[in-house]
Amino acid sequence: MNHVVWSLACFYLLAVPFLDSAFASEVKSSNLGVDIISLNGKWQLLNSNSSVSLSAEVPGCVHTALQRQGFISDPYYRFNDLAYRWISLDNWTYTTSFTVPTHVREKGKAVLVFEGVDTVSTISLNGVTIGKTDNMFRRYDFEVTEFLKDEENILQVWIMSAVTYASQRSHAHTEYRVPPDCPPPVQKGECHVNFIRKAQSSFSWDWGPSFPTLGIWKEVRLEFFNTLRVLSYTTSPKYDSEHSSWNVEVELFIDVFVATKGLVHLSIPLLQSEAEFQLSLTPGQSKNSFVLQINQSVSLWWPFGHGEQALYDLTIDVKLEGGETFSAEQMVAFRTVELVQEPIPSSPGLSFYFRINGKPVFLKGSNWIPAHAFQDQVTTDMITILLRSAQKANMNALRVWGGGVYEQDIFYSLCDMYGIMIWQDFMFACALYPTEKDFIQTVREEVTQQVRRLKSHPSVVIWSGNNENEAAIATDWFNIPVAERPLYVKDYVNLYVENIRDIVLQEDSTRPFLVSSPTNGVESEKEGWVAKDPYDPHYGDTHYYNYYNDCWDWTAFPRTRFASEYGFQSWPSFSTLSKVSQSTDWDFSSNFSAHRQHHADGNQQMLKQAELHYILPNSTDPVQRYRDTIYVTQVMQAQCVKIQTEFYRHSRSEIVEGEGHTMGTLYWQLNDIWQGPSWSSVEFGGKWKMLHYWATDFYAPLLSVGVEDKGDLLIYAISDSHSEQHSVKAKVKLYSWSSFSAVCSLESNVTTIKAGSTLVFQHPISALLTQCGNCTRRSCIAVFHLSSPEGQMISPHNHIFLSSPRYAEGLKKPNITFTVNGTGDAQSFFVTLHCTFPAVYVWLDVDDIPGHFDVNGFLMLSKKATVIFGAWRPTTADEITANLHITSLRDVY
Ligand code: BMA
Repeated sequence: MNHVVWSLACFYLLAVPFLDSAFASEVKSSNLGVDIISLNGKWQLLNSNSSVSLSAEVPGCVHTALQRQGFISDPYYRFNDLAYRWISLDNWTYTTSFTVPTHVREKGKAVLVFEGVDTVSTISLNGVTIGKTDNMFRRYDFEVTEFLKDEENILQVWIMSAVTYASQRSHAHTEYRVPPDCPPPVQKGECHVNFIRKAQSSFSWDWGPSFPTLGIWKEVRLEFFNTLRVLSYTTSPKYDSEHSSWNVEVELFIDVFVATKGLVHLSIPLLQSEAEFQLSLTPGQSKNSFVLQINQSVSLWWPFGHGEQALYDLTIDVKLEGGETFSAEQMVAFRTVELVQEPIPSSPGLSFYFRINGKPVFLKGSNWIPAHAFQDQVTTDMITILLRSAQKANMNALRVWGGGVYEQDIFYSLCDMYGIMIWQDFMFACALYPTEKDFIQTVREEVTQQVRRLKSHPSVVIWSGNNENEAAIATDWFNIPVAERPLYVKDYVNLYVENIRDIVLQEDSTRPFLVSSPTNGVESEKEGWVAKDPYDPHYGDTHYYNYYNDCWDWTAFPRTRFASEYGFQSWPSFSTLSKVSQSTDWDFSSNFSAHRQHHADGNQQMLKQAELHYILPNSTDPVQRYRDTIYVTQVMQAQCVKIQTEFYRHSRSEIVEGEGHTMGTLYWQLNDIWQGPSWSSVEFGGKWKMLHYWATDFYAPLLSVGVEDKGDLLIYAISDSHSEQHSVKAKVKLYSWSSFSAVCSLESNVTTIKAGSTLVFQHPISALLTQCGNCTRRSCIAVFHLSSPEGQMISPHNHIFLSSPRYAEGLKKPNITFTVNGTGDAQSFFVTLHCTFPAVYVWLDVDDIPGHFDVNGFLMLSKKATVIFGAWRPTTADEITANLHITSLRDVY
């Protein structure tokens, strides 16, 4: 055993090293005289009848341990989610042992800290029960001073099956039912997840498997101290409009063993701001607040696309009268956020938009779900790839959806750096919830901890109580008899308003709180927190899904104030699927294809929607047909989400029959939890679907959008920028499917546009076609972009079909060939394409070579085009050549 005593400047900022041996007890002596022994590393793991025994990493979970030790294969492979159900139905015990050097054990107080246990556990030390857990979203601190021994200590964490626990809790709730009981059978999931404070999607979702994990999913450590320890700290910049100046409120949460006094010194060197405060502490846990005045002008933090993300270092130094010191550094950013809900002229209802630093900002983004069913396997790299991908697609916002987890710290730190605004749900989704005392109590602790953990991040711009639970009551998802409804509304108000909202308002005055999504916001509040119609487009945000309607028909979309969810499914690429399937699965009607689909009728919905506009693949080679079908679902998804998003972006400045002023689009969903069909634009593993490529265009800061309205072609110029005005003209060309040269060209007058959308071009399509001579709706396509008055292109190319491509006349197989050439950089390559006829939705897929193209899924209206592939690891032109598949719409039939 190796006892190393380290002296660290600030233990809170350093990663705790991994231990190899269960018996190693390394002590870190940080400042304030707190000694820390990390209990991360290898533990022993045992199932309930001791038939399975193995070693397991902490942090980790049972599934990960079983897989790493070879007891099971990849849980995502084929039907393994069903085959491995036994794991979650069993109870498991984690055991470790450690020693504590005498001089450390002799300290006045010892606390065992679990940063996260998944979920229901009983913890014992040397045979004595020292605590229980029931909430994976909480940190638990147990005092263990009395229970430690000089010799070897045995720590055991008995974890109960989450499925059994949820079922028991639900059966114990006898007065009335708390629906839903079980997920729909197509999800192949477990029941009563609403009775356990655990990722709600872990019992299955309509895009994900049922893996009700068990484990110790975050760090474990012992803390020893004589005087006190710092539990956590927060920093909240606040703007004082009366004095037109900023200050930063710093909170220190301290656990005091022995009364003491000291000094707290705060400083932001870059702003030459500092101050010193007296600290007087009595035993117990306390919150200590200090306000640092900033006497200089600051650079503001802006969402991506609106300015810099200025971040400052704030230093916290604590010096106690006994000489012990503590210091920490925390990032601070200055920005204000308001959620504006006020009357709009000539429209019933209220606005709903975010004002950041006094400017209205249109939120462009998507919804975030857990990046893995086994959260211990989520790496910083995975999060970075996803967030970078979001930013590369010109997103400035993500909603951390309420059926998953509060994300890890690095997620929010990266969002701070990238300028991605976070709409943060609390973790409740698509269900009603119990309100027994212990449930409310554990939720209160969860909410308090999470708000304190996350509130220092400028990226978090709003808290939201739950996902779709107001709508679930209002539109009666669970067939609740009218007479019983008040009971459920009362529980709803109790949980989200009287508890969660109450805590958030106490803990954080720097960002708005919304009770649900979708909601009518202040109108819902007026109606007793459950509005008659939470989907009312005149108020708040909406979620809208319609798979059966033709998605090209924009008149069906609600012209909402804020679209926080909408979307369409697609299948991930063949290379992603082939990792979890075998050749007998590669057919759209295979058992595997049905098994992987967790949304009722999902596979049929995709094909039906696709078939409205595209001819479905008919290759006689089954694998080719499978690949082509995947492609067509991605085409359909990209086109549908494009049309809907563009509709919302141009609705920004419009009020049509009282609806409009749309100020946000968060499509469902950014990422995936496994390799299966879903609404995501990025596959599990990070590969971009066609939708993600298209998002870079439909989320461009300056954009032209084409719409057909009553026979006219309308082109809108859309700008996000409130600082710049642009003089633009729309340049429109018609191309025929049978030739590479434009049939005719038109351009609009020069118009000056500012933030919002402006109609810059209007022309009857029939006149356009006549004018162009050789064109019909079926033989031509309109392409357009914005240019400066001098003719310089200033927005991405866009296009509008004048009839469905399935009826396109003259569209021939394009015979695309390619060559790959290096750029001199092993991570960047030119791919040059040649075609013999114009091609639609040209799609390049390099299977497993990680990276993405600069454009993809594009129209090829010239004989030659060059795109760039940016690899995420070194590769070669040969490797790309060997793996590149090129498909266009005309190639699949
Ligand atoms: C919304 C979400 C999720 C779901 C998605 C697709 O309702 O909140 O619950 O995955 O739709 O059905």
